[in-house]
Formats: sequence, C-alpha cells, structure tokens
Amino acid sequence: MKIALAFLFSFIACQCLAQSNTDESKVQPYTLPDVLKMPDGKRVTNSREWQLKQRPYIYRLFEENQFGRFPATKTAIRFRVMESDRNALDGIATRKQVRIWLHPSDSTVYADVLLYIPNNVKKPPVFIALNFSGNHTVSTDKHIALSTRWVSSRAKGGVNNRATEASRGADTASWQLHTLLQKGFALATAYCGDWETDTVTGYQTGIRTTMKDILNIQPNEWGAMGAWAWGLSRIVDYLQQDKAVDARKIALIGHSRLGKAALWAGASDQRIALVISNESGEGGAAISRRWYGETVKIINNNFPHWFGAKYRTYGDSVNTLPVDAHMLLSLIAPRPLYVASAEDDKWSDPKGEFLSAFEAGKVYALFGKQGIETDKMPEPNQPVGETVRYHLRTGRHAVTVYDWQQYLEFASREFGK
Ligand code: GTR
Repeated sequence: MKIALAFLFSFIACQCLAQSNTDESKVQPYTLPDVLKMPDGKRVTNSREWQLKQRPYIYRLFEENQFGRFPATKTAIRFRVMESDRNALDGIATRKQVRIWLHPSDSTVYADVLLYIPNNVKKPPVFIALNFSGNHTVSTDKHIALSTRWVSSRAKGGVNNRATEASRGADTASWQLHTLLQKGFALATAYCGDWETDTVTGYQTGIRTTMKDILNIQPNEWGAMGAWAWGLSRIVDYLQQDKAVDARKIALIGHSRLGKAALWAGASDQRIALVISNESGEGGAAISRRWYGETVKIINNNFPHWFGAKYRTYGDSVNTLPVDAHMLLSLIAPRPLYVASAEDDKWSDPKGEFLSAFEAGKVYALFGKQGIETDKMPEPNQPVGETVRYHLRTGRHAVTVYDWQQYLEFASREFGK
C-alpha cells in the first residue's frame, strides 16, 4: 500500500513538473540549499572564505550539475579589424567589425564582433552582449556585414535559414544603441550562432566540435550555454587589448536564453565587471525549486542541447539538485548585478527571479555590499536594491527602453561615471 502510494505521488509529481504552473497558490513549500554552508557543515563567515573555498566549490557544483565543464585550457585568439569607420551613425561613433579566429590553424573557426565606440568619450566603459540573429539586426547601419551563418526560421527577413537585406535592423528596439552611446558607453556584440547555432545538432558545426581538441573537452561534456559563455570570454580577450575602451569596466547583458548564458559567463569570467540578466528565467535567475513557469523538465525536453548531461537527470527530482539560481547569482558577487523580470512574462517566473536576487544578497553582505533590502516583491516599475538590483517591468518578455534606462543608470553609478 505504502509503495503504491509513494508511486502514485511520484507519478503525480512527474506529471506536474512536465507541465507548467502559473498559479502562485500551487507553489509548494521548498527549501533552498544554503549558499553559505560549506561541505564540512560550517558556515562561511567572511569574504576570504567565500572567495578561496566556497565560491570554487559552488562553481564546481554548477559545472557538474547544470552547465557542464567550462574549458580551462587557454587559447591564443587572433583577430583582425575587418572594417572600421570613425564617422559611423552620423559621426557620433566609431564602428569596428572585428573577426576573432579561435583555432590556431583552422581559419574557418571564427566569430565576428561588432563594436560601436562613442566618439566624445575617452576609453568608455563597454557593454558586451550576444545577439539572437546576427550583428546586422542590432542597427539599421547598412555597413554592418550580413551574417552568413544559419539563422532561426523565426528571424525576421530570413530565407531558408539565412539572413537577407530585409533582416537589417530587425532587433533595433532591443538595443537602444543611440541612447547607449549618448550615455557614454561602447557596445560590443556578436551572434551567438558564431559559437554554436541554437539547434539540437548545432554542436556538430560549432565550437564544441571544432575546438574540442584544442580545448580538451568533448562536445557532451558541456552545452550550448557553455559555448556561448565561453564565446563571451573571447570578446573580453579582444577588448582587453583594444585601447579604445576601458576593459576594466565591462558590463555584460543577456536576454532570456542569452541571459542564462550571461550569468554563466559572469560566473566563469571575473574580468566581467557587472552582469545584467534580463528575464533569464529557468536555468538562469529563476529559482528552479518553485514549480512556476518553465521547469527543469520542460527546458531540458525542449532544449536538450543547452545544458550539461546531468541537468537532464533532475527533471523529476529538482529538490535533489545541489544548486539553485540564488547560488548562480551569488557567483557574481561582489560585482554589481541587475536582475529584471516582466510582469506578463510568467514563463520566466518573475517572483522566482526576485527571490533568488534577494537571496544572493547574503553573499554580497560578506563583502559589505547591500543587496535587496526585503523579500517583499516590489510593485511594477519600481526598481529596488543597491549592488544587487531588481525590477519588475510592466509588459511582456522583451528588452525595452525602460529596461535600458535602468541598466544605463545602474552601470553609470557603479562605474562611477
Ligand atoms: C523559451 C525558453 C526560455 C527562454 C526563451 C527565450 O522558449 O523556454 O527558457 O530562454 O525561450 O530565449 O526567448
């Protein structure tokens, strides 16, 4: 009888986790892993213990259980400025299109970075970000090279999974390039598909295959999130030797799936000085243990190529996952972190994103930094917090003018501009 009941309950739990819930009253109580509890049972009491012991321990837990291994092998990238113009966008910025070759001998393995630098600021801070469908979607600037790679069939102007002239500027609303430049920031962006196209078989032609011998890692030891995060680190490599920008002030922003990749990049590469997660949801900023919106099971069913193999085994047993989103956010500490949600974007679980940002404050406190003051969810369009900041915007899943206003203000303050 007992066995039958246990079976019935676990069957019901499995069914639930395969479905999505957007009713807050159905969220069951859960216990988050204690981010400060060390493997020997003692609690971290200061920032030194965190940096030397706990941080590396938690980082490894994420490699083992969620993202897969992040290649530690260093590679010497080569790059060339393929095109530049000091008079771009009616003279307000310098545009550079830089090709980064990743492989020491195979010249077909490269990524293209589009860079805009405001002309009226000396060594500006720089936003870095991956884009969803090619650099040419970021601005209507007709000098941006059209990506020749595979693009999603949902990409505007795409024909047979390739960009066309009609794809130019398809995503300008998400970037607010002019405002960013006017506020004195540079932008460096690359197409996520330059590292790995976002399909189940994308790894076969992406860096997880082409770089496997160089990086000493097999394709199944990591996922697309890892490949994208690793790619962001290569953009940082490039920026570190471009004297036109201040590479000590790199702010990384990622939206949705690229927000998950941004958090993993920020955790993996501490040269990134500030991280912004825009509606990254499940596998990003949202607490997995809450049964709300997308679940571990759903995300791995729909996108089996995104994470490491072990993550796929937790679909029916999320409570046994040794990590949760608040621990991922904690890996950004003490660097400034902004987490944002949108009211209508229930799939990303706004409350779960808020609660993990709140929880991460415990680690920021070790450094004397203030996170979010209370665990009471703020009203829409009322940002809260200091070094960890959060807002719930009204509206849908997107990056909007409102979001950029907050991020630019935050980065200006944190970078002392
Ligand atoms: C959804 C996915 C989310 C989110 C989103 C996006 O289909 O379930 O995790 O990443 O895509 O990237 O827009």
